[in-house]
Amino acid sequence: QTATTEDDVLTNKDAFEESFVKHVETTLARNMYNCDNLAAYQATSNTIRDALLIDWANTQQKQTIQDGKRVYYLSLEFLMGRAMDNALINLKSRDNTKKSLTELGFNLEDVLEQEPDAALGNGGLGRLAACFVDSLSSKNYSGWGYGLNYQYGIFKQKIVDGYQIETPDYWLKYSNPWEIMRSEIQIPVDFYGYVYEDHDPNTGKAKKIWAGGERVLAVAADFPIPGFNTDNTNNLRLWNAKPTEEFDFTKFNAGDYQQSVGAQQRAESITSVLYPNDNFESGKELRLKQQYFWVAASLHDIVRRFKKNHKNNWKKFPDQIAIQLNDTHPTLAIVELQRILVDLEDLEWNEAWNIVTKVFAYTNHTVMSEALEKWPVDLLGRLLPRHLEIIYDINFFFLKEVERKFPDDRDLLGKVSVIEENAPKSVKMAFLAIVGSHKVNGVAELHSELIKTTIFKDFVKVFGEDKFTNVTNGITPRRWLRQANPELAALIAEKLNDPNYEYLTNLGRLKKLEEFVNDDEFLKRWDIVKFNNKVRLAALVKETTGVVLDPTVLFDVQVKRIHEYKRQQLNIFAVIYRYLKIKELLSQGVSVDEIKEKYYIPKASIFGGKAAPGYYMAKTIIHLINKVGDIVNNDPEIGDLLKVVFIPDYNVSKAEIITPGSDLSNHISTAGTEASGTSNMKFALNGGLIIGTVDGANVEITREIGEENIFLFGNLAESVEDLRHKHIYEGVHIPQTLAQVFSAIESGIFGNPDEYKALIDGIKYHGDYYLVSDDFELFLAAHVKLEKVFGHHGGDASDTDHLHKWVKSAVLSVANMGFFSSDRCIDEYAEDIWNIEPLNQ
Ligand code: 26Y
Repeated sequence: QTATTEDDVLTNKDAFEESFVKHVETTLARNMYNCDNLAAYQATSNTIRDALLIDWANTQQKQTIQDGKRVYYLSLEFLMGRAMDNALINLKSRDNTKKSLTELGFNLEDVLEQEPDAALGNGGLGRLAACFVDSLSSKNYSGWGYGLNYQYGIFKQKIVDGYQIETPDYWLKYSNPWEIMRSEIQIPVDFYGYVYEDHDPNTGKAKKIWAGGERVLAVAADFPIPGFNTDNTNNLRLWNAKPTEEFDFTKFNAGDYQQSVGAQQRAESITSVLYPNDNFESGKELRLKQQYFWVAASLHDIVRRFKKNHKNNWKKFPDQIAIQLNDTHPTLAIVELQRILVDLEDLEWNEAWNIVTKVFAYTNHTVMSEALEKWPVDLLGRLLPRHLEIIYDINFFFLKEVERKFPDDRDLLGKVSVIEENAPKSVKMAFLAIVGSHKVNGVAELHSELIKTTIFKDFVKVFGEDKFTNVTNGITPRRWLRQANPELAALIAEKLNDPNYEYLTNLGRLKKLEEFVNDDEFLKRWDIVKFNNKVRLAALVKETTGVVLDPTVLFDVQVKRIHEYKRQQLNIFAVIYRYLKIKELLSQGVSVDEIKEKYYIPKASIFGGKAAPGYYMAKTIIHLINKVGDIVNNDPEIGDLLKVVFIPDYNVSKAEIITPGSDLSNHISTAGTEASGTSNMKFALNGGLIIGTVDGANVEITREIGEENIFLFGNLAESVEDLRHKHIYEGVHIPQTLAQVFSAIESGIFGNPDEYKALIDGIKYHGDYYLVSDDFELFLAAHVKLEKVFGHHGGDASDTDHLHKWVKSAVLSVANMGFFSSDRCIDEYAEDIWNIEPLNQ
């Protein structure tokens, strides 16, 4: 058999091997005798890529011919993780590749490990964008992502002496086979300069001209996004900043060659690094430059493509194009499109604005004030003088309209103004995004209600309820079930009688699993899968921390960005409390077996997550977790009763191992602070149970899976304001249990207590903003309850009690998680916000 089409490499061993060898010898200029795992990864990915590019070209051609509406998803973050396994799964080529590689003397799993994560995001928001592009392709939509091709993704985290150390993530050390450089697509982007008025020579009308002072080129890099079970392959276009060829001759002639070259080189700094802040705004000029660079390049690309087919028929623009703003980071796109239409294409202001507001929609991901972007007008006016004028005009016309509608409400104007008058005078990007969009959505029901009643309530009054909507987040089951948990995915496929895994694009079919909840054989198999995944997780823990975990104990996991509102501190305080109690029991002569039987089941607390480099409190929490681990894990009396580990450098590929290996995961944010959460969905889909607060998507997860299958605790969002108020006026009440924990920390058993002073004082004396004191004992009580359900024989398939309670709950959870597929989520956006339909295949 010989290879006839590029597609053969996906399904035919000979074709694969032929292409593999060709890539080793030509692309890599090596030979088969010195081909290591890295070279094997490169040759394999190039082989798969060749096939992918065919689908991609066909898709783009088909989409162009059909000339339907397309959505553009603008996100400053795409937390993609690795591409190869996902491509193999979506292209149905995993078996063939595995077999072929084995014949060539390689092991697929080892080869996959060679790929660096594309870690171009911080956390939830970036990973959501990655799940969305997967769903857009898998559900046959025409949808592109636009972002930045950072040379350095989120930093790599090392733990040294219990402290977080950040090191750069230079992920492009070897060429990236998944990226197609489009050197011919170069878009000039201007900054600085000044604005002057001129007259149109034809009409005599006054016209604003922006003479930019600094020019940078945006060069496209394309990443094909394969869909599952479809040829539809969308595009993710990430921009690189490059210097223009123009040279500053005045400087050159003045003899300052070095400086002239230096300025050119600085152009590249725009896309050099991802800002490592999650839910925290820092107001840096370079960040604003990144934002404008990216939206300007993307919009000019979109407009250019539109004009190719539709010339200047601007009325058609909103029928052809929808643009979704992933948080406020791309809000300048609204201003840029207005500028293009008015200044460059000569449309009347109102006609242009009408088009703009039909095209854009805005997703909000947070209610916390420290994460809401505000740009000082001086900074904005210096970097983008014309844009600042347009923002003022947008605000002026908007306020005029508000005044007309609500002539008696003088206060309202001040409340909804896009400009904050306080020093420093600044532009409120969320307000601008609302004014320039036709829809605004939150990411879970509770969150979408909260934005309507708190931060955006005045806009509900102005625009009416209908502009504000909810689209509950979702996750892609291709990566987060099939790829991360192949054993569970296979067991489910078998029970659903679905050898082609069609349930992965019809996740509601999981419901059928309910039929098997009373089948002991099935429950045992399910439990063995979980056990195997715990073994895999224990191996990762051993490799990264040196700590050996017993896979039969309860694996109690909290992995996510470290943030006070996510309350890793609540979790570690409870772990400390548990340690103190165990020590007390041991000192009273209670035996280890008796402790396990009557008091505390054996468990391992597993943490992971990055702190923003400048976030002192988050770094303190990381340090405390590590120090507690040092003490507990090395306490000879404790044994397997308790282990505490911090897995360094939590990222997407580690999440793929950690998620399936958890029995219990923590989603314990202060009520009303976590917009949605998406890892809660990942854990529940992988047969882990949740301990959580009534916050974000936990609410809807509970509704779907049943409250008997989740461990909820804590004060509700509606009480938070009163409690905070009470803390300030009556002082914080620290319960006895928590006081013991604080005393232990202050005694110095976890190292110098000064290091934890800010953390503890924040609770005791500075108002306990995140309500740790209020929820601590409720958290402990939830643990007592859930540990009874788990029993002390997790993973021992002969423990029928564990099977009939815990494992049954896990199955019922998975059976009812279909709603949380990002496919459902994308369908809702398509129908309610973008007004697009899937393509005919
Ligand atoms: C202003 C800027 C520095 C900034 C950068 C990153 C602001 C916010 C962020 C990231 C926010 C984020 O990741 N939010 C999370 O979005 C998820 C997807 O909707 C939610 O599930 C999660 O609750 C929310 O915290």
